Amino acid sequence: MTHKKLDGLKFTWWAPSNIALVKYWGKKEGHQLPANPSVSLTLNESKTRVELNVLKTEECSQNTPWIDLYFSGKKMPSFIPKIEKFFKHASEELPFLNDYKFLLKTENTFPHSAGIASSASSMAALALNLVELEQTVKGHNFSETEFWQRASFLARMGSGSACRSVFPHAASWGETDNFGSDLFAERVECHPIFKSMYDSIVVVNASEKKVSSRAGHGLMNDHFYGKARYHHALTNWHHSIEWLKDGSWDNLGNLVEEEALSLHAMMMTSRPGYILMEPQTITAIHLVREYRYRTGVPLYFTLDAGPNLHLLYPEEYRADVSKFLVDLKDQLGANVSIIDDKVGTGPYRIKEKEQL
Ligand code: 2P0
Repeated sequence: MTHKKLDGLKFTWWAPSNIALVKYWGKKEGHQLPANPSVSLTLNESKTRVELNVLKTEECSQNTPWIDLYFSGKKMPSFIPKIEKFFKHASEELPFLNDYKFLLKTENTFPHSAGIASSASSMAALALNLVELEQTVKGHNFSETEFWQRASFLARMGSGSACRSVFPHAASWGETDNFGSDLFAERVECHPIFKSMYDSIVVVNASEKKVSSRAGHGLMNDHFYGKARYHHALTNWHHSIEWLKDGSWDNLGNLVEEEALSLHAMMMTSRPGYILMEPQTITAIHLVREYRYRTGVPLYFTLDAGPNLHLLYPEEYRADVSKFLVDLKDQLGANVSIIDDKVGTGPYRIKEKEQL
């Protein structure tokens, strides 16, 4: 151990989840490299706090695990393998991780498996803590740009979509002919209409998914429509960057719905194929479109890899949409809940004196 001693250090970051407008679905060879570029909006309320404690060497026996984890105050061994896998990859970049043991304390502001990407928020928060540790080891701070890029790079190793969660408002990840990298995401310039956009998340089923995203990505290898999908996503990426900039929400909203259904079409037509949408998902899609056609309110849906809907709309329609959401809930049934979120400004650090 030749580096500065990290014993007893503690960092805490909150990081939000994000919702993809253009979807990442399928990987290139390598570790967590996207087969196509994606674009997302950063959420505000749906976020994860990760406190990273470097254990003091004298506190660790041989039996102390490399990673120990508490989620909402309870030991959560089922979360550890994914984090250990992440640390293993991250330690190729940050070899000092092998010299210590770590205790993580985490909590979400939203129910686990509510259709909100908790791997995105948790891996982003964890990555930010690791960048702080790296700065301590190196004995100097990264520049502002380097810091966020490094956090995004490390977050990607934990979960692809997490690399987009470290930026305010909107982010893009993936190499294109004129922008971006597969290794980390970047902030995307966007019109003010998107900075205050709402996302009401309609939770029709909060149970664990039948097919994990990791497995879903894998099924894109040798997918009959794989090449066409990646070409389609790249075209949509170009449009989305342009429309994010100029504020063309109707154009972008239609594209976002097309992306959501394309994602699920890929799942349905993979081998084996599978369906994550539920009857209530389809009912909600019809109701959203019928409402939009009838009223002109620019309310558009998107889907993550699950049955729950994200309903996106500009702030000025908040009152109208709130009334629609009450009706929607009535029609979908008592087991449906709605989580109100909006676009946010990205992660933040909790200073030592403010820690719980
Ligand atoms: C996305 N999703 O762009 C897409 C759309 C879900 C649907 O990225 O294997 O948890 O950890 O890189 O990021 C979910 O997959 O997968 C996802 P890994 P991840 O947000």
